[in-house]
Amino acid sequence: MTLLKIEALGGNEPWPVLPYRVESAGPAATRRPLPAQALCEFRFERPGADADPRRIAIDLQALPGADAGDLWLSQLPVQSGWDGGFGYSENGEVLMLQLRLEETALEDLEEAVYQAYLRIATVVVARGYPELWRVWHYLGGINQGEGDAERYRRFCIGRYRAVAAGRDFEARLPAATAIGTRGGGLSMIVLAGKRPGLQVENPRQVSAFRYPRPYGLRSPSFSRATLLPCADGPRLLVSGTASIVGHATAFAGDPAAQLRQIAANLQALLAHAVHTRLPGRDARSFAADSYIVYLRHAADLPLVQDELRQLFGDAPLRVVIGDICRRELLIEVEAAYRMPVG
Ligand code: 3EB
Repeated sequence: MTLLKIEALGGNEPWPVLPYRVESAGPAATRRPLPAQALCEFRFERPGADADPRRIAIDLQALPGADAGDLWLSQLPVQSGWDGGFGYSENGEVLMLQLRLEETALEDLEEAVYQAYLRIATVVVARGYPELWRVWHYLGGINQGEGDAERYRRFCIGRYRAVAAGRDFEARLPAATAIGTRGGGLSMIVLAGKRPGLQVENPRQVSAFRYPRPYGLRSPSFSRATLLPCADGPRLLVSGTASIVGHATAFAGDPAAQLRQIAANLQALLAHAVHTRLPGRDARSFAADSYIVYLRHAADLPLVQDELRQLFGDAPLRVVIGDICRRELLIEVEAAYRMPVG
């Protein structure tokens, strides 16, 4: 009964099982060639010399104690390669893309991001995976520049120009993460599929694509989460979630209070996902597959460490040191959840 309802909401074609699973990639020292069934390996470390298009390396410091990376293993045969500057990897159901723009290519940041998003749109369509489910952006010096000249705001202008051209674009925005790195340049990673994911917004937060003018000339073009109504149970891919209530930053200067607000925002999001997309289900049956916690200052870790465990239990959790797109935000959490078949 519930499955039928999910299928009706997800389109006419029933969804297959999610065609990959995510495992710990192990410590960097054990690096060896990726297995044939690897869709990608997603690590927080300096990029190595390996030209395997499935290796995604983001130059952010991951705190010791957790693995620095994930290995995405495909249940279907994987094809990968380089195509016009993109690393791609696909298995007939999903496509991972990565694109790296060095700082020299970002002189006109708005234009560079605009062009990058247009190229992404072309590649996902050409390869047969036209639906963006989730996008990660790692941008050097994300908070550099004042007011509307801040790099994050300029990034948002370029992204908006590219996506706003599409009809009904606000209903089709992917979940996203946008985090600052110490080095320069921009890394973009895209997870795309053949079927549209179901957008979920957060009733506690103004949709990012409706943030008012004070936060920048153009609003950030992303959704709070993407729900995938897979045959082996729904998956919820949750965007980077910060201590934002309405559109305002809550608890500026207090990372522990921001973390508690984030946990409350995530709970509200899960409840809303059930309410809008999974009628008859219970939000408590969502289980976390993983969390990534982005912390602006490594020195704040002692202030949040105990609460991380209390709030997120023993789900795989990784703390990564990175900048968040508003200067007053000290911490942000992205997550992936699953629910059993109804
Ligand atoms: C926020 O809620 C916090 O611009 O792609 C989180 C996730 C944030 C994604 C993005 C920004 C982005 O506004 C910042």
